[in-house]
Amino acid sequence: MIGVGDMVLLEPLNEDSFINNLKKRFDHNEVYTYIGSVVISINPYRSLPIYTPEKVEEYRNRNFYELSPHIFALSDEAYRSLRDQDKDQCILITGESGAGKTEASKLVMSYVAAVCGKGAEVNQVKEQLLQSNPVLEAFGNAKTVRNDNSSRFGKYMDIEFDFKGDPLGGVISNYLLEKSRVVKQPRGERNFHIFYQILSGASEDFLCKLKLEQDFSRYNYLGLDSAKVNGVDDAANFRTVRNAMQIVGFMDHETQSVFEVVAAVLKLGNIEFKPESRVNGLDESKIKDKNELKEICELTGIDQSVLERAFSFRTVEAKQEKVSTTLNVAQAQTKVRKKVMGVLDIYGFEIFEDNSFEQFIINYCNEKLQQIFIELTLKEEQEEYIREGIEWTHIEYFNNAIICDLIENNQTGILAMLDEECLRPGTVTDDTFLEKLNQVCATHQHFESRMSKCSRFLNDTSLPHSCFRIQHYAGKVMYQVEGFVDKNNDLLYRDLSQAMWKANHSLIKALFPEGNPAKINLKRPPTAGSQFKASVATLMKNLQTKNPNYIRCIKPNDKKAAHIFNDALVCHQIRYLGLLENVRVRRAGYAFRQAYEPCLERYKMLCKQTWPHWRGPARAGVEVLFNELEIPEEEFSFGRSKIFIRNPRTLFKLEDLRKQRLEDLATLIEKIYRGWK
Ligand code: AOV
Ligand code: MG
Repeated sequence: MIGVGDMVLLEPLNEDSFINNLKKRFDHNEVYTYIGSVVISINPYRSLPIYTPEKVEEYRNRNFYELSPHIFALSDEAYRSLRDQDKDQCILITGESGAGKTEASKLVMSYVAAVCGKGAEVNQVKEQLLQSNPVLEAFGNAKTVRNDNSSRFGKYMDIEFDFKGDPLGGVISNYLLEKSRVVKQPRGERNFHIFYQILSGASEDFLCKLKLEQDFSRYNYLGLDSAKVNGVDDAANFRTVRNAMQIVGFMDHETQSVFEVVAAVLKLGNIEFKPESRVNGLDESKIKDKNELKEICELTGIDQSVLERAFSFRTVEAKQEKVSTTLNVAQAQTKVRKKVMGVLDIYGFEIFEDNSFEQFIINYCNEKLQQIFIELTLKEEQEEYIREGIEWTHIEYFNNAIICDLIENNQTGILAMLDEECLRPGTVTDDTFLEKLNQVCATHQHFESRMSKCSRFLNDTSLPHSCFRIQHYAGKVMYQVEGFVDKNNDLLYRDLSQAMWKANHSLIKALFPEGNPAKINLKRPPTAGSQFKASVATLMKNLQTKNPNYIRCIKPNDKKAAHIFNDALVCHQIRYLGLLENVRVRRAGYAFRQAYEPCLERYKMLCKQTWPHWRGPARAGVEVLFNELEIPEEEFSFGRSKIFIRNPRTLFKLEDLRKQRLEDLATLIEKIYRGWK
């Protein structure tokens, strides 16, 4: 073992020793390290030979601490407790942009796919689950300055299993796609991968059908200075995506429709307008070059005059709905409860030069995930010891609930005020929104603005008047208010949605149900912010009903480079992730706990006095049992309703004894049965 595999065993424990241990292991290609059952993962930025089928076999059905730390060990543990103990699981993957969350989520999925179920039908389900990744990434990931394959949407996937642990299918929920990227990308960044893939990878014939040209420079939407990404083969990826779409279950004509929409979006970016004065003195915008418009209409079956009219009044970007896709809810839809493993892979915390509404939402989402980690790992753990009357020294940690409150409080939160501003009659601008923030949040410890009544920041020239700053758990971020109101409103003008709905193109029609004149809804749709807040709240509730497994991803350097371990950068991350506190809580604590009844039920066969029946209180039974098995006293503690076991090895010993006993019993029964015959 290089260094210490589980930080719980690190001596002495302090920030330096923690980082040195990570570094030593990283230098020897050991990118995974435990804190108890939590996996720390450091992005190696190069492919390591540690994900082979042989490795899968090595980790399969082995106890968590038997082998060197690995993401496969966590995956195996989660899958087995789902299958054998019927406990729904969730895999929570956190870390900043580029830390390796998406790769980790795919590794978990591929491990689970490799070890669960067999047979043609099951294999098809597995393929569909795995192939959903390239499809979603093509449409939802893009190159940013932080990550060449950055997720621009949040993704939660419930993988469903039957009672045997065979996969049935998956349900994917997506959270707020950064759709503004379609029309504009920051310097050095790209649009969504699919646009480049299609131009590089589609055959000439196909491009011709889509009325596209191969040359990126023909399209305004394709950020020119960074159109090629090192080490990325857009053409090959296009073939992967098409193949994946087929496996996931798109029919050929559906794939065709999707690419027609992609082509139309790309061409929409080329439409330019010129102002034209009308006789009555009103200004109207006219389309400069009608040819592009004509081709868009041919691709999408929209009547040219209808579209032109819709455009002449206002220009808006295309709208994409939040989707929830059922990949394959298998035939086996019985009444039996499904077992579920949820995998959460969101966009990581990010700080850019210019941060807007999108970064605000992304960083809020990360605050919520940190909050759930605190609730379940630091807070809940400590509270349980107190409830159970177990001796305990409290460990201090920073609770970011206060930042979540700054953002989401129903009355005084930033999102609530943004909504209020968006719904208020009269002139609403980003500046009136900022004024409001300045009034309400001025004294909040984590809020900063030049205009706030609080004089603290009046002389802070690094903070422009059009910005506010939030001290997030992971660092300070300055947000430009420009665009907040519009992006939160997220309105698509009715004439446009109606034009889309009238398209002779079933996909486009389906994308704009609100354009159906028979279903005109005069009620204002919920704002983007409030929708996001509500869906994140539902997600958090859902996660709390499952057994959490944590992967905490760390980015070793800012250069996207292999072999570089930047101490300061890593230090910053382990601080805000609260990893040292995590070790301290874990060390002072017990690795395993179980209520007395199920514990006695499971192990009573190991002791003559408790087998087959124990006629006293369950707690006394467990005492007798542990006594007879000679488990050292310092290894366990009796709580009010549960037994606490300090070291996982003690638990493994119990499990091994139980397995042995069951095998002995089986042999015995077989002998008796033979004798009978
Ligand atoms: P992220 O999901 O955490 O960022 P990714 O999972 O996309 O980060 O990782 C970024 C890049 O790092 C990948 O494209 C790989 O090149 C490399 N990488 C990550 N993990 C591994 C690994 N285990 N082995 C080899 N290379 C790896 V973001 O979506 O931007 O927050 O929002
Ligand atoms: Mg990602």
